[in-house]
Amino acid sequence: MMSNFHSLVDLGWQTFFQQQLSLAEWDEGVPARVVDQYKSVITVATETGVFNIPLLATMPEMVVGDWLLLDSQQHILRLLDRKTCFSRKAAGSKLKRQLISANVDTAFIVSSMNDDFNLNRIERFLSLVNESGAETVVLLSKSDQTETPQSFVEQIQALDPFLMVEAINCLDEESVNKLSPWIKEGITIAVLGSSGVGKSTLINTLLGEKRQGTAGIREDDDEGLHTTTRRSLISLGEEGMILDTPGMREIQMADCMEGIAITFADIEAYAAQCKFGDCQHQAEPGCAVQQVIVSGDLEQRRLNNYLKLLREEVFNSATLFELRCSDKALAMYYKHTLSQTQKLKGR
Ligand SMILES: Nc1nc2c(ncn2[C@@H]2O[C@H](COP(=O)(O)OP(=O)(O)O)[C@@H](O)[C@H]2O)c(=O)[nH]1
Ligand SMILES: [Mg+2]
Ligand SMILES: [Zn+2]
Repeated sequence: MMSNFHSLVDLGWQTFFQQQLSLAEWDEGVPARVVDQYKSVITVATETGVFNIPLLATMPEMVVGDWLLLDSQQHILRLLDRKTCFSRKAAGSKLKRQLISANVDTAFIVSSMNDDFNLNRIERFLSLVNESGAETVVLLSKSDQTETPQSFVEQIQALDPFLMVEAINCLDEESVNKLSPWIKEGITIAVLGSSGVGKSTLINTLLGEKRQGTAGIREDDDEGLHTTTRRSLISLGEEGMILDTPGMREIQMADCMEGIAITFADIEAYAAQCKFGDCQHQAEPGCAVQQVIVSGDLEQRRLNNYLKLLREEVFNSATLFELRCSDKALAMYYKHTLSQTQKLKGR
């Protein structure tokens, strides 16, 4: 997998993490980055090697990208505070929040310039990234398959004129070189987007080798024809770290209020002018949002998507809140049962 020797900076170490260590910890502890995770085993990279650590139920939840402090026996001393964190509502389950990655500096949101191009989905990813605190670059892939890449670029710029956007062909090294302003020493990048948009292809081109399984390549393992199924952090040598992710089409918002507010700052600014504080921006009198819809300065699609993401956020966060409460009740129940069992054993 990863070659054995990396400087801490190559692994993405930054002042933010350094500042969390006492002098004694810096002397004796070993900083380690979580680069892979499979079931209850994590793979970490340190300055001197890459190895696996089994996770115990008592340890805090860890995710790819996390920084840990280990002792000389490779035991985990502690998990360092995260600079940024991506999470989502776990797919399929109504009740769980799932960490996606930690300590990502820049997120590439990839979308292909074909029938799959979908502004709603891009806004959804933007909300997630804005919530995390990472910087965003929108990558429009498959530039070789459209006559009019500029029309796609313009649609992104219409969302937010300050948004960074690049049209690329993931298969072409020269085209991918356009990303060099963001790919640099000490920086961790995550590549997000639906399945099939070219995330793994992009990483392979950056690496100059076919490392990540891509659609169309049959990988030599039991899983047969497959694409990216895990999140793993890959070293680009002295050009930072990059995280491939499986496609996340059904990504659901939860605990993402701030991210939605940043992504739709234009709508929120108009909404502040509405006559009623609880305006739903439908047909209320004095609705400033409807006014800009009518004047053509705001797309109905964007308003609908904003309202949809908000509803989802409120619904999912309420469910998560209830879960946290019931988690506590469950934990108390187990504790009680355990102590009863021990009492019985003691007899
Ligand atoms: N023509 C063209 N094909 C691409 C491009 N990016 C990816 N592909 C192809 O699209 C398919 C899916 O790519 P993959 O990297 O597996 O997508 P992922 O699911 O996002 O990781 C593969 O057959 C790639 O060769 C591109 O920019 N141009
Ligand atoms: Mg992939
Ligand atoms: Zn309104």
